[in-house]
Amino acid sequence: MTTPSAGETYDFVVVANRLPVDSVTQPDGSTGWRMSPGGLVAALEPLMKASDGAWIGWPGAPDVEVEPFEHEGIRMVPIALNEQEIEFYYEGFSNDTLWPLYHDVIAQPTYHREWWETYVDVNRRFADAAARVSDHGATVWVHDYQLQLVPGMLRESRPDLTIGFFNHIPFPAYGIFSQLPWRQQIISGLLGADVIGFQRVADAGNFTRAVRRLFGYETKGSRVWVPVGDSSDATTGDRSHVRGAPVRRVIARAFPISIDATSYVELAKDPSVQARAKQIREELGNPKTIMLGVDRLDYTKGIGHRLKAFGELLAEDKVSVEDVTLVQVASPSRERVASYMQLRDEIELTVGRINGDYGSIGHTAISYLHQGYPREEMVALYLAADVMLVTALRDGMNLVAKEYVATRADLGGVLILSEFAGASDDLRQALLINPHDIEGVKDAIMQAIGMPESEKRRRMRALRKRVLENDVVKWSRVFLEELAGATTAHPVSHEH
Ligand code: GDG
Repeated sequence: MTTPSAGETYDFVVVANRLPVDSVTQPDGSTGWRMSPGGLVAALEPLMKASDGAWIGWPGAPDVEVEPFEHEGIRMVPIALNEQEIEFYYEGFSNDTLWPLYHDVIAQPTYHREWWETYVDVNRRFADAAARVSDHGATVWVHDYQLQLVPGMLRESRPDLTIGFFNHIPFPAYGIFSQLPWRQQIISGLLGADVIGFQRVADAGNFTRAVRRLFGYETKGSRVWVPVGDSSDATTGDRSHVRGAPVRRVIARAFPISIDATSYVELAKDPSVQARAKQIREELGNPKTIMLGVDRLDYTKGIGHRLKAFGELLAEDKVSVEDVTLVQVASPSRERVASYMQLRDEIELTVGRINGDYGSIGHTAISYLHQGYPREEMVALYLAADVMLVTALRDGMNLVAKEYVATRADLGGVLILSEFAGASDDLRQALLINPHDIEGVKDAIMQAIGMPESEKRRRMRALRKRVLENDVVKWSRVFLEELAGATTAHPVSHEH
């Protein structure tokens, strides 16, 4: 670990809520950092290493005040958050206001002015850090709903920068978005970027509609013309910008994210992972069909809907616990947010009821695991699963669906996929379901269980082609190419 010298600047800067490292305490009591692997790191790592790159983010624990450092070839610029900031900015405004609002108010969003004020302060801290470490003319890529004000703040302090933003979660229809008391500030924060990326075409459309409704700016397809130096801004909401005045062009369009497909393909080939998959089957009592759900324990994922469908199939004797078992990994998430505590109680009550009503001494209906697992174990589970259940009520993309498909080089397994997950735009050969239609989910489960091998193979082959041809490296390349193009076309003109 080396320390970059103070005042160093970089020509490619990623800004995300979290740094891609976790703090770890060694057996001797000393502390260090461990890479927390995820799709975003996999996509950006080569770029960060090739260019002179830095990553700005929160280290994940309160009051961690550390100087910028280098870890596995990436320069990390930590942003400290105190307990109250974590509560108001992260758990509050990000995860109890924006998250439910952007997921179509599946849970009731909470609006607190103190949370908003802290969100502004923390976004300012991230923006200031980005302004400080960015070289003249650098490219800055800001990620996700926690940091929507950063592009606007940066545009103001550093107009020389090229700024990209990617929203990992859905962007809601205007009728829902307009609930937000700070809707104008959010839109003008985002419009500070040159390119605003969304998961789905529909999300980008919702965004440009919000721009028109709130500011009256001209939009055409993915292009938005933002008046420069005009008074119609977030604070006044004044729509009276003058035609012919200087404008800046912003691109808002879909860039569906994907996974680091090769690493999943490789893991699935690993003999120890394959042996573990066999062992899982045996430990479950060699049922004819293993169904699998893998989700953060989140109310957007539709876990309750899938349990209901399975419970009814058991009640109606359409399936039996001897033949069919469901493994549900529900990894712990946002455990201090009240709606998540309530969800956990509901899910665990339902699992207990179904297991109590239909299980036998030798066979459990649902193996419920409220734990996080290493990636090898996740891949072994994917390999062991005959049916993968993705029943999200709303989901930006859903990477689990893509991971499952990538691992199934054997062309076995059936993916049941909610049409409300962004992944369904691409993965059309899955069994697509509306998770609210419980009869429809039950039918899809029965169809998956009885599906002829030839049909499974045909569907899986087509699904794998999509995922392997469109991995996360391609995603970041396409985004950054659009961003580079947007700046060359750049910025201010009098015509559009
Ligand atoms: C957000 C958006 C969008 C889960 N449990 C364990 C574990 N996981 C991994 C999965 C997958 C990731 O976490 C979850 O990604 P998803 O895409 O399914 O969902 P979110 O966490 O809600 O992600 C989503 C995504 O951002 C990217 O833009 O697709 O729509 O909501 O990779 O495998 N991994 C390990 N142990 C676990 O227990 N190792």
